[in-house]
Amino acid sequence: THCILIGAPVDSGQKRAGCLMGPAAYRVAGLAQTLATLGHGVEDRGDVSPAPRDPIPHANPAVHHLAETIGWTEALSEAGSDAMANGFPIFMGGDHSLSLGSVAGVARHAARVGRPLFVLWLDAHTDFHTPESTQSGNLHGTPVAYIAGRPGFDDFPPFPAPVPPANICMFGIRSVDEAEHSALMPEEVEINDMRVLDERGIGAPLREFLARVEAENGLLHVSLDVDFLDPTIAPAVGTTVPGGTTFREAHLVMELLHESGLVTSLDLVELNPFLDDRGRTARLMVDLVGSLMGRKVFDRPTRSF
Ligand code: DIR
Ligand code: MN
Ligand code: MN
Ligand code: MN
Repeated sequence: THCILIGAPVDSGQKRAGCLMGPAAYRVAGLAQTLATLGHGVEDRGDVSPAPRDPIPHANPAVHHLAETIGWTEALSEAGSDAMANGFPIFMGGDHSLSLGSVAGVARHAARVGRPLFVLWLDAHTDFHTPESTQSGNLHGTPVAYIAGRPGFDDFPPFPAPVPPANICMFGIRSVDEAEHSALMPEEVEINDMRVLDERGIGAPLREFLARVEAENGLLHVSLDVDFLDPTIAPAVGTTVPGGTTFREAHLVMELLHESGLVTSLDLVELNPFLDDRGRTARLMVDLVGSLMGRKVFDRPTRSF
C-alpha cells in the first residue's frame, strides 16, 4: 500500500491546547518507519496549513473558531481528495474537527469513482452535534452530523455526497449529550456502545459491519479518536472517559480491519502530546496503525472476517 501521511495540526475544535503537536508526535513515535517495516510505501506530505481568515459570528454564542474550522475543512478536503487518488491517506491530527475536512475529501473521491462510502467511528463520543446544538461550542463534537448531511452547517461547504446514516458504524461510545441522543434516535447509525461490547465482544459486531461494506463494494474510512481507548492505556487526550476499550480489544479491531482488506483511509485524532506520559499514547496509536496495516504475531488466512 502507498501510505500518504497528511499532518493536520488542528487545535481549534476544542479548548485545551496541545493537539497541534499531534503530527509531530506521530513522526517522533515512528509512524513512517512502522509502515515501511511492514513493506508499505510512505509519502509524508507535511502539515496542511490553511490561510488565515476573518472571524465569522454564529447564532449560537458558544461556537468558537468557526472561520478557522471552515478553513481547515476546505484545506483538508482538498488534501484528502487528492491523496485518495494516489494512495491510502493517513490524517495525523489534530482534534476531531479535522474529520469535517478529511471525510469530505474522501467522500468527494468516493463520488468520483462511483462507490458508496462507509465510516467506522471509534470514539467515546458520537460527535453528532451541529453548530446549533452544541453547548460546549467545541466543533470537534460535530463531524458525524456533517458527514451524515444534517442541516445546520450553512457556513461550511456543502458536504459532498452525504453518507447514509446506515453506512456509519460507531464503537466505544460511552458519552452522549442529550441533543445528540435525540438526534440519533430516529437515525440508522449503528451505535455499538460499551454495553454492546460488554455483551457481545467487539469482534462479532465489527464482522457484521465489514460484511456489509464488502457486499456493497464500499470504500471504508476509519476515524480513530484516542478516547476510544481506556484512559489507563491512553492518557494523552483532553476528554478522558472511563470504561473505554482495552489494549487487546483495540488491536483486535485493527487486525480484523486489516484482514478485511476494506479500509481505504484513516484519521488519527485527539492525541494531545502535552498530556502524554513519556510518549506512550503516541506509541500505542502508532502500534495500532501497525496492526491495521498488517503487523501480526502468526499468519492467519486473510479474509477470515
Ligand atoms: C461533547 C464532547 N459531546 C461536546 N465531545 C467530544 O463538547 O460536544 N468529542 N469530546 O470527542
Ligand atoms: Mn486538487
Ligand atoms: Mn471524537
Ligand atoms: Mn471523543
